[in-house]
Amino acid sequence: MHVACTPFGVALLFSFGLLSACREVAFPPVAGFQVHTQLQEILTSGTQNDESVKYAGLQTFANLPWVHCLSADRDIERYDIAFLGAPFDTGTTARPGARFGPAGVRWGSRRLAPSFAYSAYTHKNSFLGWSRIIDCGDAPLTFLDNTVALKQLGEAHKIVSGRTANATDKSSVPRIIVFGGDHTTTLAALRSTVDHWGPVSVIHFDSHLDTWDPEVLGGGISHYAGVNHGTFLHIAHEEGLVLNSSIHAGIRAPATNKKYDWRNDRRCGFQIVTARDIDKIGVQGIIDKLKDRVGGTPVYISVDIDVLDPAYAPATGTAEVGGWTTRELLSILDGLEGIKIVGGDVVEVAPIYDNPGEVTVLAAAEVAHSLMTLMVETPVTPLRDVR
Ligand SMILES: [Mn+2]
Repeated sequence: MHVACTPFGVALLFSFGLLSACREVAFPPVAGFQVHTQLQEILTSGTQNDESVKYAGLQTFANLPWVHCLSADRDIERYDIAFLGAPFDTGTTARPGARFGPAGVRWGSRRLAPSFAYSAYTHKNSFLGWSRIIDCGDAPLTFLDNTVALKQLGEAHKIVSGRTANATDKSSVPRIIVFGGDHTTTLAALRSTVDHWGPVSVIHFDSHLDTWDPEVLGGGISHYAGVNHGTFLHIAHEEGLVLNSSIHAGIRAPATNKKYDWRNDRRCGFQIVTARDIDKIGVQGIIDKLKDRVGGTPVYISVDIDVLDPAYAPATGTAEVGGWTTRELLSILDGLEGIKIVGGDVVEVAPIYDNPGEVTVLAAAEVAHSLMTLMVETPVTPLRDVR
């Protein structure tokens, strides 16, 4: 209490004609009643996070509930869409750091919450639709052996997608959105989607081809070295995981030679939309190209955050200037509504290179939100029923 409001102070102020200066001020300056009810709500609701204070508490994607998807227990909470982290970056050819990507994307998503997510464009809230959406945390991956790490990730995919979904009238198989991790992690995801949906068309947002022949990228030193973040789509093609109706979007990085890389890319089943195509055909033109290419096939959407210009996403391993803006990318992704997306990822986020405004992780979180919305909009029936 301020000295002026003590009995002695009041007498002193009164004698100087200054009594009006004495107010009843609560300290700390928050009404006790509000604090009490808010605390009570958090304590009694049993939730980990208070959604009105979205930056507090343990961070899941968009403040979603965490479920121990990798538990040995068969009888856990059911879900339809699961976020899964793949903290792995020992398949990179340039700057490492994407092993911290999953934590970065979750941190970038902290402003999102199911209770505050009605789109300004569609007025829909994809968190509150038919699907139960949860965060599984990260797959435990070794940083010492890439072969073992990819096997561990494959096993995690098998467990997470092998459970019976919640809304079985829509689809019996849950779908997964991965936070990379470097782009090698997509190989494990494609090995998993083939089990449930067969080979997929890949819509690959990236500044690089990533279909490089392991003999070209990796130098043919060893089979082990040939499996990396620039060759995984070549390997996925060899393993029969990818349909010949796949397409890249946002390509602008150079190839290692005049013809071979481009020819090899076509052989792997891909067409190319370059970054500068947007100047000629616009956002809608790009959406039309991507949709025409994949048609009614099952689709995996992989978003390497380096598809964005480094002005919008500096925090990545292999940045290439001259890319798309965050708004352009989000408009293109949202424009893909209606395609049969069976899996997706946002990869190559290396938070250590982000700027103080956290532009990269904010963009990556919104990309994941868009992928999730596409999944909610279009349920996809698996080849086989796992029930
Ligand atoms: Mn890539």
